[in-house]
Amino acid sequence: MSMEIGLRDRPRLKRSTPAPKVGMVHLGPGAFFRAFSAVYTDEAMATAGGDWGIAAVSLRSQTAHDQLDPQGGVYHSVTLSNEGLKPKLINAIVRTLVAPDDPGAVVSEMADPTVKIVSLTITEKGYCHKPSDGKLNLQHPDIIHDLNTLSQPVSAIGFIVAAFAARRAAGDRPFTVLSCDNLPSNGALARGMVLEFARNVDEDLAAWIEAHASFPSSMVDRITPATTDEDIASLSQITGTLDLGCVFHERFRQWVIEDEFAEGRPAWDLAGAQFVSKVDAHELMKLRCLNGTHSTLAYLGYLAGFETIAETVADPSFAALCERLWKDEIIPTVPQPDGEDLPAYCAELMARYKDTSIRHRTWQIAMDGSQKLPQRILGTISDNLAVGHTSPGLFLAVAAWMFYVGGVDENGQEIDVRDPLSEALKTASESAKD
Ligand code: CS2
Repeated sequence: MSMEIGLRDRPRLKRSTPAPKVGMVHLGPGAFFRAFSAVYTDEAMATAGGDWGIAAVSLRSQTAHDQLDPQGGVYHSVTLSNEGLKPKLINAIVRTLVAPDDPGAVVSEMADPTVKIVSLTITEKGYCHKPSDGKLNLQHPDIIHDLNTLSQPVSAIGFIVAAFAARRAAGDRPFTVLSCDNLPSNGALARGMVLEFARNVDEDLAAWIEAHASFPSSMVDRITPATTDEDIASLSQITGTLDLGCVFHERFRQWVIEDEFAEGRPAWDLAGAQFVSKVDAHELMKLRCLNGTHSTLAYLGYLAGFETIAETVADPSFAALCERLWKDEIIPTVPQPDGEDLPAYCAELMARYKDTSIRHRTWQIAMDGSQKLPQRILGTISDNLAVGHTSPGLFLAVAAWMFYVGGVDENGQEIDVRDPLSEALKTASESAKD
């Protein structure tokens, strides 16, 4: 990482208060988790106490561990706005583990009965499901590996099943699995993958999980661009220390959760989370209104030469496209969730997109489109088709995605396409040109 001269000499941020006791394990401690559920958990503990410290597990990369471990797990969550940066120190993460270094230690951590919740931000592809039918992809290399070697898992699903097996063997109760990924019915999806995997390991274990474990769904929302070196440098100017684990995000946040926590939960409601019996309507609203237009703006905006969402919607034709998508194609397919007003929700979205203090790159949002488009865009198109309506704006979004994954922009410049299916998509795009 290239750093401003002198910044590296600043003292590294360090934990100065005792760490809470661990009550949760989190898989996938990237920027979104640190800007979102870790912050809610920190606030819940500050208000209501409780042993809800978090053991954060990276399933692949060393990065989060390298950023947080030398700091004792603490970092700043920084609210961006045109009034400047507002940093808040977050104490909720107690330790960080890197799964490939010692998968057995991660299973033991999750199997410890003091852990009541295992939460997930593993992104769409982390569920190892087939987006086409929602079933577990038994051909996925990680799933094949974990079914053969469950004592040393690599996938989130493998870790969860291995930890459940250990708990059952020890006569302990299962933890609650809380998905915080941008997928419809994310709890039901996690449950489906865990049960299908477990059935391939041991039918009795699967029956035990089915009978005792809970998998609440949740809708999560906070725009969190990837942290840059400039962000780290500006925070350092304010705090005088070097925080390599810091995250930057908008002020807005919304967390809607199904209240099914067999073993208890932090008082997230006191930090503003909404508890409901069914979260589906909120998820549909968020995925279609926010993520659907976000992806549309990401592909079209990138191809038009815009670096960020704010730059894209500053162009009146893109702002108009977005408004038209909401009004004509998206809102008509979304049932209004209790307590929400869809036109007002979308008006607030536009204000969030236009916020120039948030530099959310179109390229970042364009990643993993093959995993994102079904729930963000294709479902809306098919609901419209079912009632005889067309979706020209969303067709344009899909066309932009198809062009983007071809890997070359209109000026002949290569596009750095990041997608688990990038090779297959490129080949498909090339053969379509023949
Ligand atoms: C974005 C989301 O990167 C993306 O695909 O659409 O991460 C978006 O910023 C969040 O869902 C907002 O809550």
